[in-house]
Amino acid sequence: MTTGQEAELVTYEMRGNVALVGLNRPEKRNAISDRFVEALADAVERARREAKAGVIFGNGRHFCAGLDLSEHVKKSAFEGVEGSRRWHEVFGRIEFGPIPWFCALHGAVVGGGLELASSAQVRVADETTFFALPEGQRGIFVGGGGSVRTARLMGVARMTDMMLTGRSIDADTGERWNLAQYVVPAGKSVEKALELAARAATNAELSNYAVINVLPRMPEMSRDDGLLMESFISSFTATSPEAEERLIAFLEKRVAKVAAPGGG
Ligand code: 1HE
Repeated sequence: MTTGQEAELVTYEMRGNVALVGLNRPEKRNAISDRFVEALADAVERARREAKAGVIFGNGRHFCAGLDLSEHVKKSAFEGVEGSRRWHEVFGRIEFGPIPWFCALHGAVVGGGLELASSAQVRVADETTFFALPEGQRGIFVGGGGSVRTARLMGVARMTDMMLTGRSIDADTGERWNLAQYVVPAGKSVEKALELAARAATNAELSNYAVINVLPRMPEMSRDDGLLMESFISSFTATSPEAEERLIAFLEKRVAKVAAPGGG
């Protein structure tokens, strides 16, 4: 099944209550054109309506080669600003919404592809994954939120190095630098991301909403404001009917305990 008017660029299917969204322009390494952004926007909106979690992956040998450079050559400065702002809107719908997003990475996760991945809550890289920010070499700058989101993940010094020198980093380094939370064997990132998404989809919706929308905003608050906010969110979630039912289920030993790592 595919999304509306841009059927060929982004695939969409439901796996249980998880939306599986596939970047589907493999002949151009899933480079993000204007139409591609709109197809992604449609898929994200649909998932927000009907899914409890989402997975984004890339068809072909790479996750995403970033901005479609062929389209960008012809743009005026103002069109460039508008395009960048549209990326911000669409990626912002992934970053701050009702459902968590899991990006399954492989091959190139480059430029705007890394900016897209940075807007998801969880990134699963396979061993073939490599990250790069070749904007400096192309004479441009990040425009899909990377200077905010990606810099927050890996830190300004590392991002500066990558942008100035054109450095590529592998999956393990990416994990150490916070660009991925998981590294799995080659070809396994979609499976792992689906497994994690299915697990997150069983959480209370309000808890997921708070994790997605409150946690990333905390560093911008003062310590006191953050702690006060935490108390309100904590009480608001804990007094929801869903929480009550879940707390009682645990006390009555009807649900699983916390498992030690490795399931022991
Ligand atoms: C593209 C793009 C693209 C591939 N825009 N057409 N991004 C970059 O600077 C990355 C540029 N791409 C690459 O370095 C490589 O393509 C890859 C390492 C990602 C993959 O290499 P490979 O050998 O598998 O593929 P390829 O042969 O380089 O590319 C296949 C085709 O895709 C080829 O077109 P063809 O007509 O010759 O078959 C490429 O031209 C095309 N292609 N990447 C357009 N990006 C909001 S600001 C964000 C700023 C950025 O994202 S800057 C980073 C841009």
